[in-house]
Amino acid sequence: MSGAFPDEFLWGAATSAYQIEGSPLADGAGPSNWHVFAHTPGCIAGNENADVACDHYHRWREDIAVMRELGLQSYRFSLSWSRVLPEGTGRVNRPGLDFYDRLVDGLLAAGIEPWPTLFHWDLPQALDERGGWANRDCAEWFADYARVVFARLGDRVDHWMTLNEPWVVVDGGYVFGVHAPGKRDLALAPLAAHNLLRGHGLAVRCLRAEARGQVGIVVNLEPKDADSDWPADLEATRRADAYMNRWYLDPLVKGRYPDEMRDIFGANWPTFPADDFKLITEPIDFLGLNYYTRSVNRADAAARPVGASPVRQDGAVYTETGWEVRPGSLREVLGWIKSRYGDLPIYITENGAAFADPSPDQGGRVADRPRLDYFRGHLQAVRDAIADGVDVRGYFAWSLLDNFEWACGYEKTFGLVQVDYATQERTIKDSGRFYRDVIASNGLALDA
Ligand code: IFM
Repeated sequence: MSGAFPDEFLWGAATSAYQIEGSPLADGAGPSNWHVFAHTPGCIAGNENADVACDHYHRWREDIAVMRELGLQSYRFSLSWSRVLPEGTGRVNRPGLDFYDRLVDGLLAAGIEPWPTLFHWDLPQALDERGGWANRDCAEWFADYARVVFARLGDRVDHWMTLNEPWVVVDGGYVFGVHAPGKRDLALAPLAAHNLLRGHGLAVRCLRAEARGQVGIVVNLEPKDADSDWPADLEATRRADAYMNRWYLDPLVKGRYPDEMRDIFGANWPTFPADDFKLITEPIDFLGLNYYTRSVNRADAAARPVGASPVRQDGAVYTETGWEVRPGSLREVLGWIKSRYGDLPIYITENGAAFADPSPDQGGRVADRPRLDYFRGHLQAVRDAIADGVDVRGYFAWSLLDNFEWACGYEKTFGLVQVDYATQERTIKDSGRFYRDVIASNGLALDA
């Protein structure tokens, strides 16, 4: 399939608060659990933290200018909950909210649609100390925070996202302990997942009652293929698929968890109140899909809790994060969403790749060909999925800027724009120039 994208297709790029803003405690903000985690020795590669990151907190005007250079029509960012509510609940920190107010106004003045996400992993530390997402009350705390944000920005924002990748919050933060809050507790994980979903539902209700605009949730999906036709591999792959791809979408759309969750969590899987699913299935306007890779799986009883291990594929290209480059799986997963969950409008809210980049050459060029190829292949896959009849309405490249890649620190770079952390100089990479041409031609540049 070649040619242009639909006329109304939306082009953007994405970031998140803790990964780019820096100054996490400025102007009255409280610490987030990511701030505390990153300052705990041994949690982040090289013991790095996001105290400065891309200094976007001070350089947001310059970053909007870069967005304009790229021709972005929309910008997906997240708000830091603990900037807005330093203790997580109660007292509002006006300067924190003012920052996002200025950012939204700056984007609108530049002709760029703001697409905020309310929660992209950085929970106020004060709430973590009260049990975090494993505490049932966290859903209500989240809704109270959402209400404060809607009241301030709701007159200018048309599209909201509640949560980013709840699967990662739980898998990284409560199952494997490699993300904040660093827990490894199979009893807490199902509770945290459930309360994230309840928080999402409450925030949707709050938006419907008190604000305007469309709202969605962002999930990260990864097609799971089996390494062989052996029953054990097929079953392990089915569990891996339930764990990563259906754990959140099934309750959101079908109002129940996949049966496999009991096999995975055993006695740790609780029975949840039936009424909770009325809240969780609160209708949304769109689904945000973050797609990076697929995985091929084989049975591995030692790989708890799922009992499946990924198998590296000979001849495949892998990114610096060890993710197989496979655009065809993006087309496939888009078709799978449509067939399993119906015709939800979909935005690709993240897609991109970490590759080692060269420094700018004498002419200021950053020649990041592998990333450019990654974007070309995946955008072609999106176009194919649209031709298949999937209602994909927009695409946000991950990421606008190189940034703090969580437990990997700064070493893994995903940006369309390189950041020199010593000088904070921004340089648009070749992939960024390519993406600019794709946007300007509404996709025709993919075929050039
Ligand atoms: O950097 C992350 C982002 O915060 C969430 N989705 C995946 C990205 C790359 O790992």
